[in-house]
Amino acid sequence: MKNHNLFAALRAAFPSSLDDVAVETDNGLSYSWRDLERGTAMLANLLASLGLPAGARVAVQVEKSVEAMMLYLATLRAGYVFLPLNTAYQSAEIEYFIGNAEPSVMVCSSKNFGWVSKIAFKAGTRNVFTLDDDRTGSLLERAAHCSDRHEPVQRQADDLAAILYTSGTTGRSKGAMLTHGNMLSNALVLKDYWGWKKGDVLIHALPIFHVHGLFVAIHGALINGSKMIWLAKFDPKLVVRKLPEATVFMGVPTLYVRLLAEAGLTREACRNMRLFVAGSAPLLIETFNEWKERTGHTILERYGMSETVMLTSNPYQGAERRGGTVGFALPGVSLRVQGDDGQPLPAGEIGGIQVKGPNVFKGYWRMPEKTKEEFTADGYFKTGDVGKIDERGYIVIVGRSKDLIISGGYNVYPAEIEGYINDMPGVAESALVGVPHPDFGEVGVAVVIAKPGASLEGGRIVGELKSRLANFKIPKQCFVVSELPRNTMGKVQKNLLREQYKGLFA
Ligand code: MCA
Ligand code: AMP
Repeated sequence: MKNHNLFAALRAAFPSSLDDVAVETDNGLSYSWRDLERGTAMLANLLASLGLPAGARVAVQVEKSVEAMMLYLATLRAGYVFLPLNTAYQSAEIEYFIGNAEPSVMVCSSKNFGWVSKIAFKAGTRNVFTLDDDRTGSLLERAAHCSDRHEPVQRQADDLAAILYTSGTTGRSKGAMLTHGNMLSNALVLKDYWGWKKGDVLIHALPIFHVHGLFVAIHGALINGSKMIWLAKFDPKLVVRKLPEATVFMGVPTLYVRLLAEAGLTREACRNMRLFVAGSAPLLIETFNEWKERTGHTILERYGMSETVMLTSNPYQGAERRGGTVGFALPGVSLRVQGDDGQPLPAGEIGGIQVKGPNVFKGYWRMPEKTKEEFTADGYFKTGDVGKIDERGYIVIVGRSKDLIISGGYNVYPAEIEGYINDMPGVAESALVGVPHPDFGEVGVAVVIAKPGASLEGGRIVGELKSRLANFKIPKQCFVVSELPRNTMGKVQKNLLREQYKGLFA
């Protein structure tokens, strides 16, 4: 019987010369393909030794390291479900994810072990390990005693491989369930579509707890047997220094904006580069044009979601890469734009983007009703993005029907932040809106109304949020006002607030 385990497919693409370098890190370490093979086998054997139930979740909140990537691969290899968590999440956020996903294993940084293990044990998680970015921690200590041989566990294409938490219109996060088949189909399509070839070297500078860094970048390199230059953190100067050794780079728009501020970013530095990919947030046409002028390279913009991995891409070859568009639906993906009446719209008209394909997720974890709501009767997933197909067939995203702010490539759900602000003493109501920002693309600004007789201060509200939420979710400014603009139905008109505050960071 064919094994559809994603790890098995990635492993099959390793070069035959296993002693070649697979990953080179920014602190001078070098990992061979054999190291990846052995390291993931030992970690998979450790997971297998824990007697976990079928479909067990392995939740991970650790700093970026090659070992953390190996833990992801080992979870696939052992047939369990990987649940990556942003390192910026604080206790209230982690408590929700652990309570909701009920992982059997939690892996955290040793500096967080005290509070994370408390939350995990309380939620019934039996196994809590530590993993630090200097190759220490109880996870590796335990794995060191395990065999370095392991046969990838038999999986069907429809079996769960990962759960990625993402929010929606309601403040609470939903776990998007991605299968081995979702991710393998997408990785194979991108390998072909982006022309991956022998000798490619990827600069990996993204975090590894979201789709972009964990799946698009890592799967892309591994399924092509390509070396990665591994940066623990995005550092524009270091990226520029490494460019001559690389052929492929992937980033959110903020990374491109910051790289453009480097004098060392020149055509000469990019002489060996083949492909620059951008996504996760809209790439400004100014950035697209400036990049072309400075480097001679045309950024390839693509579009995806946690629920779908990659959906569309500008062409690698054979046609123009058009700035301001996200290209065409990838092979195997059906994409349509629908009007409010549920009918498909002709080219040029703006409506809701809906998609179908082997990459589209299985549903939201333990939320069958929510899952049903997000799909049409004929099986299309409603992305919540608003767009059109232009006269040449390129897809253009013009906005979102979901109330979402994308800041530096991270999603911020206003409903969640408003919920925290509204619970503060003296607050009657609040609204969080996204406004343009030169570095992060968009940032949140909070507008708050006090209860009669209460006195509030924006700075204190921000301070209070900082102690409870991931840093990228914190509004960059908070205004206390006497009223919020409303329509005749009494609904807050966020468009007017966006207009009012749009020049704040100009
Ligand atoms: C950091 N800060 C931010 C953000 N990041 N504020 C708003 N938005 C952000 N994204 C703030 C912190 O709160 C802090 O503020 C200050 O900046 C410094 O924090 P630090 O962590 O040092 O920031 P940094 O290292 O400069 O990080 C910026 C970054 C990072 C490198 C752009 O945000 C990043 O790696 N973004 C990539 C996200 C990503 O991978 N997205 C892919 C999602 P203070 O000093 O006031 O505390 S996958 C996806 O969306 C889909 C599926 C797709 O299509 O790919
Ligand atoms: P996430 O929930 O983190 O998976 O974020 C997915 C959302 O990011 C999509 O629904 C889009 O709104 C947005 N997104 C991803 N890529 C692009 C892009 N190239 N241009 C505009 N928005 C994008």
